[in-house]
Amino acid sequence: MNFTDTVLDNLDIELPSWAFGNSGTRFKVFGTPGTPRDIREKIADAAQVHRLTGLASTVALHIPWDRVDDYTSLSRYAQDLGVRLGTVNSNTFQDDAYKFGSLTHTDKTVRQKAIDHHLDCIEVMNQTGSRDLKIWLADGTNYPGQGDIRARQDRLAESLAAIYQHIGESQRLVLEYKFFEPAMYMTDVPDWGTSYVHVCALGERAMVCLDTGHHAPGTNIEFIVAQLLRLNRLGSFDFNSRFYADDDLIVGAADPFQLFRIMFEVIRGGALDQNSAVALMLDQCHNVEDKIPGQIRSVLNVQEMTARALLVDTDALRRAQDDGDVLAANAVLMDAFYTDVRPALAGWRAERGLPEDPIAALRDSGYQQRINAERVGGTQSSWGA
Ligand code: PSV
Ligand code: MN
Repeated sequence: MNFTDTVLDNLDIELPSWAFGNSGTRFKVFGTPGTPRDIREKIADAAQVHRLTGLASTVALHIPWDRVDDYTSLSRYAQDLGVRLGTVNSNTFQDDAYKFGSLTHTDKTVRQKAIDHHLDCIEVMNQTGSRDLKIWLADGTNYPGQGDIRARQDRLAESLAAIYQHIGESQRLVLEYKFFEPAMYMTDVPDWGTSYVHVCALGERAMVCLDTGHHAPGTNIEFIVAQLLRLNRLGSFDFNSRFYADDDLIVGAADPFQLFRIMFEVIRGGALDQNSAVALMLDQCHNVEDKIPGQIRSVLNVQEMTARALLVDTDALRRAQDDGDVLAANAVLMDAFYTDVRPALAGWRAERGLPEDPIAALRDSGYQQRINAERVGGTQSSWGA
């Protein structure tokens, strides 16, 4: 097995700044030694992941959690550590004003506040050189009758258009969907179809963001991937995995086979080709496991399932499909899925001057002990700060 294939070299997975802060559930957020106190420390940790894996050259920001006075200097800081600033995530879910919605709110002043927040995010992007503004909305209702479903869609369309007007020529707006939570009866962007309808109405630089954790159990996510790629509207992924709800666990941990099937469609649809504009991002939290190795494990999982998907004998697959040979076609996929690519990927890393075992290399580097000793005092970053 030889992965000199350039497709594997094109794999680059954006890390979310918030994965390095403390997180938890509504029951408890556990603090851990060495947790970053600010965005610079988060970027430093993300840079370790890239240094050891060669797989994660960009870091996504969340505004206002990662707000700084000088974004040009933040970009330079990131570059000095070997990474770049990526997607800017907006936040309209933590302000009292948004209790009944943000871009969909009945009150024009609240909608304008939410629009203005996105214009601030675009200004951050102008300074960091980021391409993507990612919008995930907590908007929705808890009870039938609470809101006018259709009027909310109309207001959403109008608000998104006001934001899109300010998206620059080399920038994009990506609209994420989620079928529930925090709203329980109805969310305003619940599915890929709704996101697709809105982004198509906006223009060519508006795309859909697919978060793997945002579907009902049993949803065929690879079908959505294939369809959105076919329609040229898949802007980005938020990778994570789930057992029950929006668990935000390590991608590929709950269901590696699902990740394999998704990566097969990603490759099939050209999203890992040289100049592909599809962004692969993690959207995860590490509640009980160590965060830096958790991120390393995540990008390695994506790489492993990508490598397995690249092993699919596509000629044999097509022949079996054309012949109506159901079991042979299925066997072609399963042969690839059951292949252990880990030794070959260790070789891939060695050829590139990377450690064969990135998690062991992190442990041996003493980085965690150093930040545990250095990062004393201040307030640890947490979900929401
Ligand atoms: C909330 O569900 C969420 O996880 C969305 O997936 C966003 O991408 C993320 O938070 C960051 O705002
Ligand atoms: Mn997400």
